[in-house]
Amino acid sequence: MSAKTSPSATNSKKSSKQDLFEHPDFYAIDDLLTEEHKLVRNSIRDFVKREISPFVEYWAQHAHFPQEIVKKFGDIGAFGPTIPTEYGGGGMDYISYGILMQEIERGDSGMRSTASVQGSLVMYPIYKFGSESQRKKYLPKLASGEWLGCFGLTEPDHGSNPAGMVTNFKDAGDHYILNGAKMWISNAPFANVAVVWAKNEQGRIHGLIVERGMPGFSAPETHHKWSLRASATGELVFDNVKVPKENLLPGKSGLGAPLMCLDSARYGIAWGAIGAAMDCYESIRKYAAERIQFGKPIASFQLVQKKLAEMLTEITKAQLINWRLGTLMNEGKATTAQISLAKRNNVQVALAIARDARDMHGAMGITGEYPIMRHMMNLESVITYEGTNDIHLLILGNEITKISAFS
Ligand code: TGC
Ligand code: FAD
Repeated sequence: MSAKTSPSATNSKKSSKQDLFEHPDFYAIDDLLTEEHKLVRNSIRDFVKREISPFVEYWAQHAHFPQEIVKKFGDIGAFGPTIPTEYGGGGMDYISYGILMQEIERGDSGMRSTASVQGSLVMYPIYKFGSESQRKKYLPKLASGEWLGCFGLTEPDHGSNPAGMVTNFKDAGDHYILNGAKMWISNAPFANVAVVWAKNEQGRIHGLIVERGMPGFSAPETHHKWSLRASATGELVFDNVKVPKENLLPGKSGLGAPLMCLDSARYGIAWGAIGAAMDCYESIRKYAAERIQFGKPIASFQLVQKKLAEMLTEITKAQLINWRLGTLMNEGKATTAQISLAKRNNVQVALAIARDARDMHGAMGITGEYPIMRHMMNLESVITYEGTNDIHLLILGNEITKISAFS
């Protein structure tokens, strides 16, 4: 069979059948997915279309966190997809996890934040570093969405450098006394449980499970954000909080413990950000075909075509990174630096696409008629949290040179 007639050669008919432009998949990554992956993708895509997209503009405009979404996420299996089923998790692989994050973030980055914090930053450390009784007590409730969790690492004076944290706990016999404050904590104002990173008297970092209602613990909301407005962000304040000794995560201490959680969450963000980029791309592709200026659709102008072509190129490259990284995650071979490359590249690309799509929608791009400005403002947080763009650059620099820029 010649290259021209081979089914593996270019096939434009197949591309159009695949609904290429609705869900850009230019390199047919779909063909690499299993039936289970496709099932996950289709059910979460329907869920987002039904439960998030029709309402999220209102939530964001009104800075409203829809608490009812937590139970709905639990019902659809969005929390802890890689956690074993015996603890209520999904028992799925990392590609399924990535697909979930991608599809939720097509709806909204703040909604993805809710899901990825719960799964990667709350359930994951309890599963990975928790005792069997901690796993049994917390994981099923978190998986089902009965409880919401948050992850407290960042402090007012220690963001990129969490090793400098001052939040601390002291041994007081049958319990610990926790003091300090965390800032910029997703889910905090509504969380039933917080995984908090604090130093013991020897200066060693440990994870503690702190529950809403413990005397001295409060979680005030952070207001007036221009970004992630449908996600609740807050502080965690600890004023001589009595934490039972059984709430210490026994399995791992040191900064490596929270950084391991971040590996998992950053991987999810790499997929999620491309979901937001895909939504921006789909919106501007349609708008450019319909918007007439100078008697022609703006899609006919070369500058517009260049931008569309570049968007599709960057989305495709990022999708390939995600797929390959997902297979490495499944094999337990992905490194922190590989995850940093994906998080940094994909969020940067998504933000650039959102900014271009905003411009190409003209004045309409600043309104809530289109999802663009919301995605763009959301991505301004995504490029900062879970390690800023430059922190990931320096993690890569360290990998290349074996010289840390941080010490
Ligand atoms: P460094 O000296 O490199 O490492 C300290 C110790 O940790 C070990 N380690 C790891 N262990 C396991 N997994 C990893 N990925 C690890 N990375 C490092 C390392 O071996 C070392 O162990 P030991 O035994 O020698 O002590 O640490 P450093 O202080 O130089 O810092 C490195 C740096 C700057 C890269 C790190 O601090 C960093 O990543 N900073 C960024 C902070 C960050 O990402 N914060 C995120 C907060 S959570 C959040 O934003 C949630 S938003 C969620 C949402 O809403 O979706
Ligand atoms: P800084 O560390 O002060 O950085 C400021 C600037 O300096 C950045 O541009 C940074 O790249 C640069 N910089 C810092 N150090 C270096 C260096 N060594 N070399 C070069 N440049 C450097 N944290 C949590 O623990 N849990 C959460 O759930 C959570 N959710 C968040 C939700 C939102 C909406 C936001 C915005 C943040 C959230 N964060 C959370 C905090 C987030 O992880 C931090 O904002 C982030 O790690 C950066 O810290 P910082 O804001 O203190 O910035």
